[in-house]
Amino acid sequence: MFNIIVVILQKNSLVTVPVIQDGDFVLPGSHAIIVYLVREYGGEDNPLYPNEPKIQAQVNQRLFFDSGIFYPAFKNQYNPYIYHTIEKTKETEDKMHESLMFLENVLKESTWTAGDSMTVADFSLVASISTLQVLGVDLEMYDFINEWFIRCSKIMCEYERANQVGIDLTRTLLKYSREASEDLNDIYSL
Ligand SMILES: N[C@@H](CCC(=O)N[C@@H](CS)C(=O)NCC(=O)O)C(=O)O
Repeated sequence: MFNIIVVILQKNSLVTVPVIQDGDFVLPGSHAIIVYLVREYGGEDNPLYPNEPKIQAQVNQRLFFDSGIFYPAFKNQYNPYIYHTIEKTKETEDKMHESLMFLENVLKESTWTAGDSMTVADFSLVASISTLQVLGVDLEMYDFINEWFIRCSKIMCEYERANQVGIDLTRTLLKYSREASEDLNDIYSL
């Protein structure tokens, strides 16, 4: 545990999680990490991150979408809510739904987010989408996202352990942080 904290704070200039250490090599950033793991340990031409330039470019596009568009939209909307119990705004909510609509349109055209087979882009995006569910975002209107989400949770190896356990923990943490902030509000309003 101590070692993990040392890696996060001392060797990782971004000071964010996730971060991995593979020998002397330290790498933060979930998107870079999954690509590295497949390239380093996944064999010659792993379908999770295919060599074919056009398919690989599509996988990259979805990863950059997750990292550069979806995650900032999610963070703007939810970090104030999670950490400071500041209520969500319509403007930031609309931005998030704009990016969900992009994903919905992608999934109208293909079974997986970057074509007809599962890739690292699906692993990345399913982590983002499942977190939204915990936060109570209404995903009802996104038929294709919902179907894909169920497919991911059934087909992805170790989905339960790798994602669901953390999701359930987040749900519990959120519940307690909301209750604690309500208690504080009560105390301050006395
Ligand atoms: N795009 C990065 C985002 C990493 C990120 O923002 N991680 C958050 C936790 S979910 C964090 O470490 N925050 C600490 C901070 O920003 O100080 C990734 O996917 O790895």
